[in-house]
Parts: sequence; C-alpha cells; structure tokens
Amino acid sequence: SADELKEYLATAIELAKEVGPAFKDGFWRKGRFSNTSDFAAEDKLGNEADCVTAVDRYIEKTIFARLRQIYPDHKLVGEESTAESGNGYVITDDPTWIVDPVDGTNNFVHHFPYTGISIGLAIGKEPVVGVIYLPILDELYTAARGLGAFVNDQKLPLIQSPALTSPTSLSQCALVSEHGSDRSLKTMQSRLGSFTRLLTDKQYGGGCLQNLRITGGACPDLTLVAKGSAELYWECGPHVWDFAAGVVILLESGGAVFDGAGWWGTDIPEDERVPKPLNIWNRKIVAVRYIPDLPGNPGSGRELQRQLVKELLEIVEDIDYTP
Ligand code: LIP
Repeated sequence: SADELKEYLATAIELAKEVGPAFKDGFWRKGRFSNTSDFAAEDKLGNEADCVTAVDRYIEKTIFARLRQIYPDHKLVGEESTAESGNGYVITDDPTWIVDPVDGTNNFVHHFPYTGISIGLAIGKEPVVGVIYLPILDELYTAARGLGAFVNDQKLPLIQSPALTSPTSLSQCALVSEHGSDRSLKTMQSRLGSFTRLLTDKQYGGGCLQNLRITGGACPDLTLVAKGSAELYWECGPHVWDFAAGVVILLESGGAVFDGAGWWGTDIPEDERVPKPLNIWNRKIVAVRYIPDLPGNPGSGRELQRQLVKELLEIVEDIDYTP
C-alpha cells in the first residue's frame, strides 16, 4: 500500500542520512577513517579498476544491521556482502533491500564527487523504493512507486519547458555511459567501438550524438537523466545494486527504461509489460529522460522516448553478461 511504501521510503532516507557523515569523512580521508590503511583501495578479484574500501564495508554493515532490526523478514542484497561471500545472491518475491554502500568507488578513491549511497527496495522482484544520496554534491534523490521523485524535496524532473527541450534524434542528445571496470580487450574494443559510432558524424555513418559524459557511476548517471541533465543513459555490465534505486527515481520522474526485453514507464499498463516484472537483474539498461508531450499531441513525449532509445540501440553493440 502507499502507506507502507511511504514508511519504507522514510526508513531508506533515514539510513542514507545516518551513514552520510562516515561517507564524507572517508571521502576526504579524515575523522573515523583517518588511518590510511582503513580506506586504502583494495581491488576485487585482482582487478585494480574494480575497488573496495573500508568505508564501503562499514556503510553496508551499518545499513544491513539496521534493516535486520527493523524488518527481520526482509531479504538483503548488497554489493560488498555478495562480493565477500562469493555465493552470489538469491532473488525471491520477498521484500528485498538492494544496497550499494558506495556507488562509484573508483571516484570515491580519487575524491571525484560523483559517488554516493544507493538504497533500493524491490517487492515481487520489482523496484518500488529508491534513495540515492550523493553526499559530496549534497543531493538526496528519493522516490517510491506512484509517489513521485524528488531531489532535496524539489520534484523531478527539473526541466519543464515543452517543445523547446524535446530532442527528436540522437544528434540532439547527451548520453551518460561508463567505460566500466571490465578491462578485457574484447570488452573495451566493443564499448569504445560503440562510443565511436555514437559520436561520429552522420556523413560517416555514425549517430552524431551531441555529447557523451562519463561520471563513473550508474547512480549519478541515473540521477542526471532523472533530473533532465542528460537525455540517455546506456550501460551493459552494472549489477542490480548499481541501478535498483536509480530506476525508481528515473521512472517516477517521468523517464522510461528499456531493460533488454521490455519497455517501462509509469503509465504503461501492467498487462502490456512484457516480461513482468521489469528486469533489474540482467545487467543491461537504457534509460531516457522525461520528454513532455508536444502541444496538442498527447503521447508524443513517450513516442519520442521510444524513438531515441531505438536509434541508440541500432548503433551500440550489446555485451552479454548472462552467467
Ligand atoms: C560501478 C558502477 C558503474 C560501472 C562500474 C562499477 P561501483 O559501481 O556504478 O556503472 O561502470 O564498473 O560497477 O563498483 O563503483 O559500486
């Protein structure tokens, strides 16, 4: 019910705020994490581009301990506990909290401000609550299914002017994407090949994308699209904790998501959703920002969203991460 969602959202906001000071201290390497060895970046699975710090572990443990206390029956999925156990995670229909304690850890380690805490809740495998706190940028994004999305209590999206801001092709779009931490030659060639084709002028067969921005994290990327600062976000490879919360924020801001099989927006009738529910577990995502309807043309905003995503998907190369 809406009341339950409100309560879950309030819990997620409280928890994000509670761990904010530890995040900030760790980011600037002072206070609790003043001992350098406490926050030195360690690599996961021998990949220096994929790192973890004591701050990631501390925040995940703190959030999980509180969630276990408040909702003993709920399931928990977290980036660091999954990495440490090496057992993966089980997906059930039960209410499942999905947490990335530090999204954009690589940024965190380099004091680059696009990094934050992500707390999502899925029920029936579908994301229904999302909170992303970017403490260094001082931005708190909050959303729950049917209740809208907000940044620091301002309703999203921030842009509202109609036709002027509606892009009609990739050549009028900004895309946020990531080079990612999978640095195998094959993957890098594929990703950079997609970036090259997207950016190349149309006379050479490219999409002539207006610009490409890499922030270093799926969470900041999704918040930028929800806010209206970029038209699109595309990535193959992030995990469920990287976008469980961000997807709720994006959808509630009027944005849409293509999950590799189905098309999602808050006004798409449930029976038209194939497959059900929105697949946030498959490590693939395309998100497009809210586009207002053109005057006198209801539904044209949704149509433009689909058109842009279609154009993007015709150019980029899919990378398959199915295990
Ligand atoms: C990161 C994601 C990003 C992806 C990186 C990494 P982390 O999450 O936000 O989208 O490209 O490889 O997975 O590891 O910093 O929480």
